[in-house]
Formats: sequence, C-alpha cells, structure tokens
Amino acid sequence: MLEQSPLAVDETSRGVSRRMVVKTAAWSVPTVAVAVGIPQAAHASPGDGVVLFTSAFDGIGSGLPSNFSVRTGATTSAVGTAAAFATAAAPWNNTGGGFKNVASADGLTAASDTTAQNASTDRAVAVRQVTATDTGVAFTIDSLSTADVTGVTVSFKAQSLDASSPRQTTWTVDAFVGATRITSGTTFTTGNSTFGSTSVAAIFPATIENQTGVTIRIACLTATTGTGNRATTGIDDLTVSATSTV
Ligand SMILES: [Ca+2]
Repeated sequence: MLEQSPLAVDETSRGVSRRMVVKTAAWSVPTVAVAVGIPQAAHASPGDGVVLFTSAFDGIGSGLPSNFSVRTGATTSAVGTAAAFATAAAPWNNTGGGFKNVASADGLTAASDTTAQNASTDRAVAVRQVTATDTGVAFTIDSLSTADVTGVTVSFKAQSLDASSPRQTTWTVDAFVGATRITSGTTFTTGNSTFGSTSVAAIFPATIENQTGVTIRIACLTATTGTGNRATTGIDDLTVSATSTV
C-alpha cells in the first residue's frame, strides 16, 4: 500500500497533476507504475462522512475543548470577544451571570438538586444571562476548515435548565468567514419557565464550503422577552459534520 501515499496527496490538486501522480508513483514503486496510473479512489471517498468538530463537554471541569470558545459582544456583524469560562461545577438556578460548567439535562429532571447535578459526570457548557448580557452571548467553534466538504451541519442538544426563569431567550445558529456572516436559518428558544433538552440540527448553505478560518456560532443576538430572571442555557453533544467531496 506504499504507493497510495503520493496518490492520496496529489488528489488534492486533481486535474493538474495526473502526470505527477504517475511519475511520483513510478519513482516510488516502479513495478506497479502502470497499475497506479489508472484512476482509483484515495482513502477519502466522495460521500464519506467527515467530522470537523465534536465534543460532549464532559471534561470542561479542566477547561473548554480546543477550537471552542465562549463570547460576549456578539452581533450580526461581529463574532464577539472571547469571555471567561468558570470551570467549577455550578447549579442551574444560580443567578450569577457568566459562562459555566453545569450538569447536562440528560438523565436528570427539573427537580434534580445541586447534589444530584454535581454528581453528574455528563456536563454541558452553559451561560446564565443577566442584564449586562441580555444580548451578545455566544458559543463558538473556531478555526474550522471546510475544504473539500459539502453539507456542513452543526448538531447539538439545546438545553433550558432553570425552570424558575421566566424570561425567554432566542438563539441563532450562524457562521462567519472573515467578516462575512452566513446564516443557517435555524433558531431555538430557552427559558420561559421550561426545563428540557432539544436536539437541534442546522444545515449551512454552500457559501460556507471550501473556506478556512470558519467560525460557527450559537448566539443570542436579540433582547430577551418577558420579565424576571433570565435563562440558564446549556449546549451539549455538539458536532459539526459534513460530506467529503473528494
Ligand atoms: Ca455532556
């Protein structure tokens, strides 16, 4: 299988380098040069599923995963500025604002107390909004490459975790390539005195494909509605997937 390596590399510049593929392969393994010259699949085949990012957030007691950040100041024209994340386990109904390490809703109920929440090894990254963060909070996946993929999809569990929070927050799933915002069209809400976990899948248009430095974002970009305290919103089991085109 040694002859596969140069062929696989040259697949990235296909159309320009057929001669190079043959020449490289012939140089490496002269006895099979003719066979290698016949087009054949590289190890990434069209239609293969590709995972660009995935995290269950169960290790956030030690910090956030690589290529993931939490932000404030998010708007429709600005990705936002990286914000602090508190690694200590926090209960859902703590009204102090900030990004926190909380128990996932999975396996628990709205009535699960702080002891039960702290005992859960299934963690979620969360934010408790307060007056100063009524808008502009965001969870972001950073520095993604979407080269040679199509159908970029972000899927996750959106969790509304404090049933005693009457205000409602609307969340938007979007992306940035440089200064250009790309919307998925997907929104969801938390708060409104609800508790629960909802599976969300947002599919991005083709404008997100074949780019580098892509940021995918789950953000609150509009004011909360209602009165009283604000939601604790958790994100769990977050994956960005796509389909290979090469
Ligand atoms: Ca988790």
